Amino acid sequence: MQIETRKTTPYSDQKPGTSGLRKKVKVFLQENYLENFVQSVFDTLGDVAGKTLVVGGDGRYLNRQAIQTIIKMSAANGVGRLLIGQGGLMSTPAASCVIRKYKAHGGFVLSASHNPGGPDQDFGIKYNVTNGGPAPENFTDAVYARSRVIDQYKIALAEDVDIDTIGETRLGEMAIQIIDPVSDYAQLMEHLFDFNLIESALKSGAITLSYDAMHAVTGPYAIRILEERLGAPIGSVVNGVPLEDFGGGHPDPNLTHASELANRMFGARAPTLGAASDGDGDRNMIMGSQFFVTPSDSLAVLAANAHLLPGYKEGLRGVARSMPTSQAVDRVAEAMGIECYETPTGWKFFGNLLDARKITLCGEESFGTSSDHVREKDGLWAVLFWLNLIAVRKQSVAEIVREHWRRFGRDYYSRHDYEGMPAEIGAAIIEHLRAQLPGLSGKTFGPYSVRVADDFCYRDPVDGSVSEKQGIRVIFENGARIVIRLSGTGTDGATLRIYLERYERDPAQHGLDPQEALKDLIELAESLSEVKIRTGMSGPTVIT
Ligand code: VG1
Ligand code: CO
Repeated sequence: MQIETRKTTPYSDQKPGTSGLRKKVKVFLQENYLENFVQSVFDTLGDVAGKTLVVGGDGRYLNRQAIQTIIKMSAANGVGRLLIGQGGLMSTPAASCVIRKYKAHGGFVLSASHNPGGPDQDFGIKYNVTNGGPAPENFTDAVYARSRVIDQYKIALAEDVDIDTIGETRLGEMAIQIIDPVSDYAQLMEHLFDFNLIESALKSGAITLSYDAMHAVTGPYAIRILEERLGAPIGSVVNGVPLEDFGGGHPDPNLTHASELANRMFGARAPTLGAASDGDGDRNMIMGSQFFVTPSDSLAVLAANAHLLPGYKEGLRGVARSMPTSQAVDRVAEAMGIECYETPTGWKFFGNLLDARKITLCGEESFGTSSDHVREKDGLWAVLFWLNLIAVRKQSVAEIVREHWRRFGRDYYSRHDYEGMPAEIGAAIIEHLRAQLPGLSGKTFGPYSVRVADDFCYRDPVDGSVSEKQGIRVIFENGARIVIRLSGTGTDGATLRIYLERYERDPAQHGLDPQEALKDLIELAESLSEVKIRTGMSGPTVIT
């Protein structure tokens, strides 16, 4: 095998965001753009001689091409073995599972997650470390620093490798193993949940299901697990064939982008459970018949009920949520006498807590929940959790959630996204908010008195690392909150996210529309941020 060392010039914009490097496909197609980033990862990793790496992606446009580049660069950089999902496919949680199971050194996950795909859309790449989780900030910072000075990369001169046939081949010294992307993951799920119980509920029709894979990576996983293994009728999985452009859709499981599922669940003869996942399979939306479960509530319900499921019958060690996620899970943790940690947005911050066995479950308001079984959020896991829970409790989704509210109270919650504003305006809004922080403490707005106003700073309780400026928080005396931050995953200008939350103990008040219940806070957030005046936008582009 001939190895070539090629000269390159650095790009200045390869800073990984909330979850890896995400850019327009056009950006990735610039000369050596992908190569520079991949080599920067190898240079940061140091010696990978003889080590195993996992490679897989969500199947979007550029996935297969990027994998060929990674194969040739891995061989040139001395990697011992690659485990690659057949067809280049592997969901993000499955990649995490495979890294852990085969004790790989790490892996490349090719995905821009919930962002659209295709020649004019987005692509992404991230590196996951030995625990199966996203690389922590000190690693991604080092990769970024390297990418700014990189002047050469190494690549094997070789033909493209067949990634569609299961089995083992070699490229020079490196072994290449094409694996079934589903089976290891499916086995893990079988350990965590009561598959027999779910199977009999699905086969008898006691539970009906509609799962929308949104033409993204979870199609093959859902068909294999839900239909073939658990016996859900054929057709329970819709949009189950992964497409490079996700069928032109936006593979983001929320009421706006998964409207096909939402309409079915709010329609006549809706199934017991409705669910959808995103491009790379780490997100989940959960719905019941005529009912939408807010992700923050889903996390709280899972925490309160985990002990009913085989994989969690010992109970939970602790839980964690990202800072903007509602405090619903905090109330469960308090009642159970376990710790609840609050981390910055992004799954990488849960890794240390999971590895140190401080937590068992964690989640984010952005349709992400998971547990210590992997080090990524896990969409299909959440769906199986809910299926198992419904089968055990023999209640509808709505009944389970309403009962939860009666016990713990309801945290009305909503996120308003203002997408695609010019980056300077986004930055100016945050600066303007920061400037107001010192004056906000103690101020009163109608029924809301400010208890704390700050820019969230996280000190990791395991390794002591500090992450500053993780979002503006305005916390009121009654526990209500407004959180405002800029997205770190978008590829078009800036996206401002406004998170709103208010607690309601009184069960007689649990039936309100969240937008109505949060009206005062929505207005206050808009006036503090001046988002409408500064952008000229008349309202949010997406409400979840
Ligand atoms: C968003 C979500 C965050 C999530 C991240 C990656 O980040 O808010 O909670 O971890 O996406 O999810 P941001 O910086 O745009 O708010 V995924 O499924 O895109 O890997
Ligand atoms: Co995702």
